[in-house]
Amino acid sequence: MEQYTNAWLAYPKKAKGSAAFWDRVTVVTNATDPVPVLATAVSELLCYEKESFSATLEVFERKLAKELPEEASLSELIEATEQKEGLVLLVLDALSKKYGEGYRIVSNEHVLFVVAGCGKGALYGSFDLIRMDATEQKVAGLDKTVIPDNPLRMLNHWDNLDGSIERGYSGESFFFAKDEILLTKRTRAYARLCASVGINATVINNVNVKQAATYLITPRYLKQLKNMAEIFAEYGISLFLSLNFAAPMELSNLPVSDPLDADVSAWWKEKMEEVYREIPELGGFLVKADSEGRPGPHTYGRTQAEGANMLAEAVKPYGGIIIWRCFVYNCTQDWRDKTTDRAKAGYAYFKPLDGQFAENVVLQIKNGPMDFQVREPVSPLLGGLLHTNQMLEVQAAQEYTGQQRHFCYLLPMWKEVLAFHTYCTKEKDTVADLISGRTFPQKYSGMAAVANTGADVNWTGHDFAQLNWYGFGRLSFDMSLSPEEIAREWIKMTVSKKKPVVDALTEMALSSWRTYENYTSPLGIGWMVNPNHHYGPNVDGYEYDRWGTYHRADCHGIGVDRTEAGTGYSAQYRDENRLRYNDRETCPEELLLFFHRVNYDYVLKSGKTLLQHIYDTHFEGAQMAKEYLETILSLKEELPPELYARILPRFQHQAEHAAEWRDRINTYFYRMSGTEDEKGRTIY
Ligand code: GCW
Repeated sequence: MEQYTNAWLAYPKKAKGSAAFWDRVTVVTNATDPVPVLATAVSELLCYEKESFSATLEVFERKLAKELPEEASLSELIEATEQKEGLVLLVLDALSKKYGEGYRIVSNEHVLFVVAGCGKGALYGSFDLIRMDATEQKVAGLDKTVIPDNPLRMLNHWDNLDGSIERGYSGESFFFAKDEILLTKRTRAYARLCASVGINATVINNVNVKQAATYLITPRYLKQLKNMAEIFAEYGISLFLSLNFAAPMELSNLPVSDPLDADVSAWWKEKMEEVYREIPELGGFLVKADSEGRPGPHTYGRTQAEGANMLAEAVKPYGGIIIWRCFVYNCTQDWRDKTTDRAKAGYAYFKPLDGQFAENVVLQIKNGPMDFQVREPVSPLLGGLLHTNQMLEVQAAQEYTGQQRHFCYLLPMWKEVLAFHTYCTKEKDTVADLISGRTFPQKYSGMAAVANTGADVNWTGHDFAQLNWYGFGRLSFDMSLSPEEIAREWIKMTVSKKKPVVDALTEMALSSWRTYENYTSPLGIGWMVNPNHHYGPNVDGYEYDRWGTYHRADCHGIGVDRTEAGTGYSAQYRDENRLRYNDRETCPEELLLFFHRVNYDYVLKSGKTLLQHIYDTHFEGAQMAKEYLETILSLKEELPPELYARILPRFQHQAEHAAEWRDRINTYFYRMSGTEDEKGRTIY
């Protein structure tokens, strides 16, 4: 618990003789009161200077000597601040409209300005500067402005108060243990790591709010939460909590939690007054309602909007928001019933409510219609809703993508999701446009990731899984970044700056998602995992269960007909996508089995039959996993020894486990179809 690395913020000493980065920093404002977060920006610069160069940065404070135009040139900045040397953090209220939480970095050989409209902007600019220097980019002669694409850049932790983490693969929680809140050095270390990549909000407890977690909004926990909120606030991070919709019944003796019941809404108003009196900086609440056994408005015949709006009204006086999840579906299906399609549920519940949500409600939508499988189409709610605040939910925790024992860099997947054209408007119709408020203005919007952290020394179980945390922050801040740029940055900051190492690991990272897909479930069909813990191959693991996750393989073929001739799911998309998905010739091949039922001898664009494709990809995927292990072994001398010792067993396991996946899947289809592999490889 107390042992942890600083991950990408561990600054190795720079070689003796390196020119000190800067020897002075001048903070220039026109504010009379201290600017929130600005002191953190300064302390981060000091820390970098000290750890990298063993030097102490001198800090000066000044008021602006002269008015400045918004688009000041470097010489105007120099003149107005009377600074021609060193580092200058210039934070002016008047610029807050222009920069929001963003910043401008402008420099010559002698002076470098971080210009911002608030302390958060100065902090993000400072971290950018540190990142540039740490990754050996030139910082002189720059003029760049970076404004975050998404207003909300949020982590969702599924941590329970007993210290366990639902779908956690990195040890216990560092927020909770034995029903108590933990405030340790690690709390701050976590906040720093988040802030360094632009994350500005975090939900610390699991969306499945039960037992002690229901009491987080009672005096038993408020003081400690307040302390935590203050630490987070220093780093520009808003604390959020997950709520139990049935709290009025569990925490008091109200007989119902019906959102339209006057006593219930009065209870929530009073409760929120109590909570916000103690923690005014609380950002708001995340709610999983009517999902997988959690209580919600449906119990009382009320809509999701009625449920969300009732809570929204209670937090409104304090500027709070309600983030309402769209993961609502029937989890007690009969596998024989082919008309009910779980993929249709989210859209079916929420699309009719578009426009009915209060302005401080944001709907949080999982990237796909099912549940974080290695490959899914983009949820049709994205592009379906045009009058509702919305954010995208992705899962950094690798529940279905190798549980942080396999290396699977998810940025290429997320980037594809963001680039998806929904055709909801003529232009600005991608998921990235929608969730950033470019398609239509939204009061709140952005991205959330289910976090992959825990109390392990390296935070994420697999050191390389840090990339998904780091990358989520970077991408949600700047959606134009490529997965490659992000991987290179993280590798240079965390592992090695040597080009051959960076190249080899970047290549591995970029291929890792496809590799994982290749040796697991084919062409978008998903699942095929062991029930409950979701690890390891089990083709029929969920086939006859109640969760609505069927592949429907038989001796002729596999796949689910979700076209308009089948379950009708494809009709939830706008025409361009609907038509593309309906026709198996135009359906993107990687989603073929999600949308179509196909015989094993169906010929794919590659000229291979479906069956041969399954065999080949599984042999290729397992082979790649073996090659990853060889690469890691070959880099032994180049990698930090502790990191090497931690990752080696994981790559060994991945290579073995990928072979098991290959064999289990191939054998299943070989037995089912009775057709030999054209290449005569061993299939059991
Ligand atoms: O995929 C499922 C997970 C559950 C999770 C749920 C959700 C927190 O298996 O563990 O519950 O998704 O997203 O709510």
